[in-house]
Amino acid sequence: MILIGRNVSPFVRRVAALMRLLEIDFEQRFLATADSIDDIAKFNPLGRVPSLVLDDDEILIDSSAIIDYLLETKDQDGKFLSKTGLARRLVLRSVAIAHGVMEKAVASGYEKTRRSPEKVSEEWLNYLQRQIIWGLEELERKAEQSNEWLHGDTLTLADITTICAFDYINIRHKGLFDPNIFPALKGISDRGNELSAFSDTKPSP
Ligand SMILES: N[C@@H](CCC(=O)N[C@@H](CS)C(=O)NCC(=O)O)C(=O)O
Repeated sequence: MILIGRNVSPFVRRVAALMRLLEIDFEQRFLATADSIDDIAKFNPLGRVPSLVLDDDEILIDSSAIIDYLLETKDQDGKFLSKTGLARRLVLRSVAIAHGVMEKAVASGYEKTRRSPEKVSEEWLNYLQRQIIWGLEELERKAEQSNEWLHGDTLTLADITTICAFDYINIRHKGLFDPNIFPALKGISDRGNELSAFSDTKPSP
């Protein structure tokens, strides 16, 4: 399989981390949307990452659809996401919040880097940043109530997505907040980054 995109994208990194945790052999093409849009568009007509090229050349796009495939085919016991029931719904709720935090953080990055300075809306940026903080506050409450990981003592897709969102903001949006104001999330990120699935995919500052 070939994963398209760089791990600086939190969406790409959550796929890369899950593939490592599932012990899947894969190649990664580190293409950046900023300078390789034509190459990226060969895999996704919208010119977005991640895409995953399967061994029979089928191409999957969007991290959620890729993860759905990986879990269906390689996580039959539901280790990272229960197959049914309340446990599944609760993990998916945390995943949706962490994925939303990623979307808002990426959007705020684009507002600052892809628009001419006089068109940047401080009001819109503040709104996006408030949404990021609301999402992290909710995940922090969840982490405080739980044991080692967000949903008990085993790492799930909720932790994978949260670690990638939290690290992305700390690396690419330094100064948005002091990570120590989210001690429980920082603990989960630190614990996750002791695993090679996260340390090997962590983008450099
Ligand atoms: N919903 C998508 C979001 C992917 C996404 O926004 N990727 C960014 C990179 S971090 C991208 O490709 N941006 C280029 C664009 O949207 O034009 C997913 O979960 O995979």
